Amino acid sequence: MERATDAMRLLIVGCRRLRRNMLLNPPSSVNAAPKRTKLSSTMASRRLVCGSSPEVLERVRGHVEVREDFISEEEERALLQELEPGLRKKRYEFDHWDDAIHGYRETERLEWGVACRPILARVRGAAFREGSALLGPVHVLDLDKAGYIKAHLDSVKFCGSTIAGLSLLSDSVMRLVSEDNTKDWVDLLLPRRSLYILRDHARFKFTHEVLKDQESFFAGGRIPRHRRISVICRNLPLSAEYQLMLCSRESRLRRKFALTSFSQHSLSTMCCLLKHHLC
Ligand SMILES: O=C(O)CCC(=O)C(=O)O
Repeated sequence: MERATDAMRLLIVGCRRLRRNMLLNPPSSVNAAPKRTKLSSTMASRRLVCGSSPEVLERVRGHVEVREDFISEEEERALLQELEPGLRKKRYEFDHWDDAIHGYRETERLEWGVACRPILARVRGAAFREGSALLGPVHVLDLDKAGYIKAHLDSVKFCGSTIAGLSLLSDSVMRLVSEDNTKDWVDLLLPRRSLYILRDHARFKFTHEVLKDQESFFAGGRIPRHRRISVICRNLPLSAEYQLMLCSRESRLRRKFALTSFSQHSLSTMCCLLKHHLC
């Protein structure tokens, strides 16, 4: 399970739709370190969310969340201890001009050691309703200090409504930009060891990106971006189409992939479904 499978890659690529026009011609308010004039948020005790206007903050209320110190230093160490050996065997990828991510290596992990299992359970408990259909494998994304995630929009077709990510090793800034009006932006400060949750509108109506070190500012303050590892849990898409397909194919898939529970089904199964039945 150390190697990110082709299936995971397929899913991840499927989940990302780069906003090409934005990348080619970014709005000045987004590209340069923006003037942080209208800042407010009551979403957390320390200000971890700021935006271009009170209205845009209102639009994402309930759809974005950052929980500072979600894990302890000891828990961060346990996660790193489990992830580092596998990650170290991979090289950072820098040269895919079309990729949504620059300077990264990644893996997926279905089975976790005893020290990490309760952490993942807590993440899932915080982000997803009980009984939600979750993607079994957890996605682990290791961004080099020079790496960054470009603005992209998650696809409703391939991605569930919610993504929950732990940030290890470094603080960072995640920027959301409205699809309707690129002047509307929301920045999330993701402190090391925090958990962020993006839901619904924040995923599908706003692009999101993780800023490169040189552009990493929050509310006018510099946030140095070091190497950052994110540990990301997702739920499954529940479109009507998907549900329909799920009902009709479940028993065959159970047999084919020897699955015990659909909510535990492997990523490759899901990719297989997406590839053959939805695309
Ligand atoms: O590394 C992260 O926390 C963000 C990942 C991301 O943008 C995505 O999976 O769509």
